Amino acid sequence: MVFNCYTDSKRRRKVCLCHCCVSCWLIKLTFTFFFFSVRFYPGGWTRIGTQLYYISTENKNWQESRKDCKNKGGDLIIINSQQEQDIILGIDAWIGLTDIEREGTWKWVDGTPLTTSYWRKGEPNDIHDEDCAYNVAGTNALIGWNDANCAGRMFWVCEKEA
Ligand SMILES: [Ca+2]
Ligand SMILES: [Ca+2]
Ligand SMILES: [Ca+2]
Repeated sequence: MVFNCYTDSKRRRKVCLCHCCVSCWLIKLTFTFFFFSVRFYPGGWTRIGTQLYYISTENKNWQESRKDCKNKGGDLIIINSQQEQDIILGIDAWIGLTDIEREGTWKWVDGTPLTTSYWRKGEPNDIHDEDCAYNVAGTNALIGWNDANCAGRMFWVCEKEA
């Protein structure tokens, strides 16, 4: 940092301004990236915090989507926080949530039961034998999910540990 000082004649006091040099900006930039912890990885993965996320560029059914995630070393996304729900806010995409084992009992792909949920109003309704959950693109992260028939094709989001 470089300090440029001059005397303010009106206020009769010394004023110092800090000018950021190149190394200073690099420190700022590194800090910003570290603070938000967003980094891009090969294979289309993006790191946010401790996790890596992959958003597909094609459509598949739920099982095929899950298979793709597993082939990539992860699984369909498990929403553990609103921050993770915010990641998928704007996309229609399968998530790792299903009630295929027992109707009405929703479980994440790692076997954990659903505790905090972001269902849309009136969902899950199982209206067309719907056992797989997907996020509906929207602007409110708190009302995002719908249950749909697992054979439907749409984008998906994978997650794995960084
Ligand atoms: Ca997660
Ligand atoms: Ca169901
Ligand atoms: Ca539904």
